[in-house]
Amino acid sequence: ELLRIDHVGIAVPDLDAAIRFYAENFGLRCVHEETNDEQGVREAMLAVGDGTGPRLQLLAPARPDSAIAKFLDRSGPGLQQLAYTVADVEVAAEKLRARGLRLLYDEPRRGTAGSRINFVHPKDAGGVLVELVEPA
Ligand code: V0V
Repeated sequence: ELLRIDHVGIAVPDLDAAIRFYAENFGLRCVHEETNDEQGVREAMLAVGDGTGPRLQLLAPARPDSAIAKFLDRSGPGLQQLAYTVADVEVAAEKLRARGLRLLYDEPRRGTAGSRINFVHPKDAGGVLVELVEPA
């Protein structure tokens, strides 16, 4: 059901500073940037190497009551989520629900670049916030 790793998400306090940090130190290229109002994030997608593999997603808070703001307050900057590509997010979510895992949303929400997303609660996934991504 999980096709591949889609991206790894890192919470950062300042998106522009983080984009510069990854470009200067690791040579990663920013290939997409957007603000997701529903999620309360400013985010950037960075390509690694030839760009064919999983991306690095930088996530900065757009409002103080957002999931990323809360994560930064509690844990500081660092790895926040692991996202897998799926063909159909509703089918993937339903299979996990049937196995007793808590999905955060009843219905998929909008993710990066028009994708449809849902999440498994980290307490039901070994301490990892798992995201399911159905690309647009
Ligand atoms: C919280 N916990 C985590 C965690 N966030 N553990 C691992 N990774 C994380 N990212 C732990 C926390 O330390 C607590 O553990 C426990 O979970 C708290 O659970 P809670 O009270 O139910 O929840 P909150 O209020 O801490 O919120 C956590 C969740 C929230 C995961 C429910 O962050 C959320 O709704 N996330 C989904 C949306 C999101 O992350 N949006 C930003 C990315 P103890 O202390 O009890 O042991 S947007 C995005 O990815 C997009 C647009 C995209 O990819 O396209």
